[in-house]
Amino acid sequence: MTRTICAKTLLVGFLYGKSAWLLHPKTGFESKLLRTSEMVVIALVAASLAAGGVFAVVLSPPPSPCSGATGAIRSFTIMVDLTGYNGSQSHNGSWPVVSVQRCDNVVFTVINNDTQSHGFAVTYYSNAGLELVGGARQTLKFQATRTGEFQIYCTIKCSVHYLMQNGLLNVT
Ligand SMILES: [Cu+2]
Repeated sequence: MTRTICAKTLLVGFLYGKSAWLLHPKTGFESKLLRTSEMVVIALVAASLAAGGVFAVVLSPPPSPCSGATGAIRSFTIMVDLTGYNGSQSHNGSWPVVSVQRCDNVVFTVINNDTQSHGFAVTYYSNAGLELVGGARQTLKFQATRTGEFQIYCTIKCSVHYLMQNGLLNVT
């Protein structure tokens, strides 16, 4: 019996509390609602910031595999004339062939001994490459961050273009 009364008292108390809120919407109820919506906004902002952080991590490029590594400087001279790159006309297969270690700093010094323009490009590392007018001398520098075989080729349609399509850079 005592238990029943207690339960009834609690129920009445609960209902009274509820109706009190509903009867006075501009006091306790609304302020409670506002606080709740503020909490929701804060939670959404926090969530979007966290999501933004995740996206930033996903979208930013991975750190260079050579970051912190000081590779050796590897310099090569390429003479360009009517015999191709370093006389590639008289070589079967790839020529010139250049081999470096990954993370080496590669420096090509390209000298155009011809009167017409020639290009000098390296797949992946410098697809645009150099453009050298007759008599010009330019350097192409990059760090060999990726291993593999990369074509060295001319990008300018010249009279000996076919002699300048088969250079090779090996990065191991
Ligand atoms: Cu060419």
